[in-house]
Amino acid sequence: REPLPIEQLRTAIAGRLDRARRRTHSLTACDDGELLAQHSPLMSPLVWDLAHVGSQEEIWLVRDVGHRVPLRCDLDALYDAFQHPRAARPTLPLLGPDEARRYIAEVRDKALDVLDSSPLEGSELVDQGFAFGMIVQHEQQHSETMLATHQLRKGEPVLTPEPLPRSVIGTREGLPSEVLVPGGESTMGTSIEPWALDNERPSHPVVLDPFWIDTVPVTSGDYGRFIDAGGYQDPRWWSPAGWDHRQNAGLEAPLFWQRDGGGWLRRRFGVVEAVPADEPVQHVCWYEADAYARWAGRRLPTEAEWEKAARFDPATRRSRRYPWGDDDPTPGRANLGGGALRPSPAGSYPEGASALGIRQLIGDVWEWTSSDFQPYPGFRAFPYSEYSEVFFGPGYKVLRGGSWAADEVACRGTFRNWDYPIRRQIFAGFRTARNATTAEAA
Ligand code: AVJ
Ligand code: FE
Repeated sequence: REPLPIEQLRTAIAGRLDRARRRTHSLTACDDGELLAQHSPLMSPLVWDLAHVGSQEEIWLVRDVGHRVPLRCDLDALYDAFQHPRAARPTLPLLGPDEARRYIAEVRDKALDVLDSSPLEGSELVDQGFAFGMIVQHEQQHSETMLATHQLRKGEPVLTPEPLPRSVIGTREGLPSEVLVPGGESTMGTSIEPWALDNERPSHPVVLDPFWIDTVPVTSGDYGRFIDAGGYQDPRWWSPAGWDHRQNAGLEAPLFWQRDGGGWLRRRFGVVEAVPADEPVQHVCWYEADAYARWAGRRLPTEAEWEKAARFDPATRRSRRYPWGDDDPTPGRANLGGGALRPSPAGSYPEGASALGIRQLIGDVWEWTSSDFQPYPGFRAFPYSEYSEVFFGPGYKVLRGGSWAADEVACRGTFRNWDYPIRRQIFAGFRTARNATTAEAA
């Protein structure tokens, strides 16, 4: 893809900064009490996220790119995620909601000034404008985190869903349950995507055996059958660590589900409703996803399999940017951006299907993979090792594809998310896979 002329690039970046900021404000447009409260020990108070996005923007755009005089060095430590675990953040001397809004507006003013005067040069490692792209993605990722906080919040609803266009809604009736992905070489990661983060780089070949993968994510109805079949009571389906966790944490069903006679209810952003059977299941941890897959006689896909399923075009043998091709997401291709407050029914988004016909790989729910979060061969930390490098290792599992709460700038065929295998507050579900037999692959 051709680089944009610099003025167009500046306008595009400014637009994306502005969109991220409007979302930040919309998710913090509630009473001061709601912003200051800690709704769960897993999460920061919303007022922490609010100022944290500004603090990171000051550090990376105002100081590092712009070499401007610092505004508030005294905030660096307060809003450094590594210095204070989420549970400890409410007791810090944080900026109040109005102070935080004023601070991030001042930072934004300076950052836009830097944008106007910066040559937006690239470097050996990244394309022009990368620092701005990183900050846009960072703010959008915190909006998704704030949505997870909102979902954990008790009390009356404060967020109003925007219904998805009817034209994108589909059903899995009539779709094959699984799709064969051919074996052979494909490309994983990227060296050319301008705003790809360090952990997505560099692009490298992988060689995979043929495998089958679910056409759509596992639904709440599917998952309910696992529960009804006694899946939570049978250690055969669980990994040893998963079974320990299932017992110690008393897991019985996805987070936010409660029994209602023979069925299930769930609380969604303050509204209690019946669990929709055709919706991709959300709020399951990796151990639950892994157990479900084993019960179903299947397994989770590896990260490399997921990426091949999402990007590989058998007609050209090339890996594309997104399942549908190289063009950016549109409202007709994927459920992104956070407005819907829910995933679309399994089988939706025919226009977003991959070359092989696999649906909903981008948007709707993050998808747990079987893989640990590890660097690609040739990885180089950028711009700091705390972005990804310190998380590499067996402790974190990779999630792919982005949820309905992810913004399109922070989601693509190569994008990697990671979390602990016990985490359930994120908007994560999964799909399953299995090895293809020699006869099937022929
Ligand atoms: C990539 C979603 C795991 O939220 O911890 C936010 C993103 N990094 N601020 C996280 C991030 C720094 C990160 N995840
Ligand atoms: Fe952050």
